[in-house]
Amino acid sequence: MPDFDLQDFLFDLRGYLILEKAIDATLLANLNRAFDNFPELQFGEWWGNAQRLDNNGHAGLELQNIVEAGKPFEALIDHPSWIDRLRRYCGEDGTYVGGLFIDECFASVRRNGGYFPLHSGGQDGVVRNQFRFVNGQFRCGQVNILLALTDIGPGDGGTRILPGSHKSNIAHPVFARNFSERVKDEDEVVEGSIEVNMKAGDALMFVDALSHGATKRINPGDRRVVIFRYGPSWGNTRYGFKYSQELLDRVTPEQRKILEPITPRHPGTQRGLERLVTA
Ligand SMILES: O=C(O)CCC(=O)C(=O)O
Repeated sequence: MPDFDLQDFLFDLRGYLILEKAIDATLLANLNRAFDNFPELQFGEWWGNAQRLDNNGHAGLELQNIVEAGKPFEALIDHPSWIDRLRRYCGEDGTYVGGLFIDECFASVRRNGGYFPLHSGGQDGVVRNQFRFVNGQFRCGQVNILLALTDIGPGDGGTRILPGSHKSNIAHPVFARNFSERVKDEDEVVEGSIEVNMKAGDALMFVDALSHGATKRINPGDRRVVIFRYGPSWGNTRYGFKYSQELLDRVTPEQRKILEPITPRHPGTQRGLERLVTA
């Protein structure tokens, strides 16, 4: 059995961790500057290799494939505050398919009135986002980093989670109503859930099987977060984004292995031989 620390214990028990001061002030300022410079975009509109694809109609602006939007976002791919833990939690560490990939990555700006209904939970048994611990090792399907770029306190529309629900066998009664009805309910009360408050620069790490959503923002101004969802090397991106060759060529070899864990192998070419592991 490997050594585990307190954070491992809490992640197993509750399904989430708060990483305080996960990024430094310079990166935080650079990310916020990048947000300041986002243009006005319509739903579905591309901006370079990022695309506005808001979820569910109440979430606010969601700019997908944000890793293509410049250096500050590239720094998040394998940020030291989370990457080693992610490899252990959802990177099939120590096996023939060891390694991570990014399932989806997006910038989110939520304003007054925006919210996100609670969804997910262990009771769904979804393989892609599952929580698993097998023979002394974490083997989760998807673990997320939700990085706060603004302080998120009461009224700011904090992420809502149901601690321990990654292991639920029974659906919370709130899920008895279907999502299309619930999505209209901006003040849904979920017994047992908590709102996560964070300082700008903190990150929430959680297994996607944990029930999660966000309370309604009632304060003025922006709630800014970046969400990177990670999974094992053999997965595929949620919305089918393909990275630009410029990005793949620009990032470090370690970052490229996360963006493109499996080298595309075209007939007659030799690419990828260097990465072949014989076992
Ligand atoms: O915006 C949030 O705080 C939560 C987002 C969420 O629930 C999701 O993207 O699945």
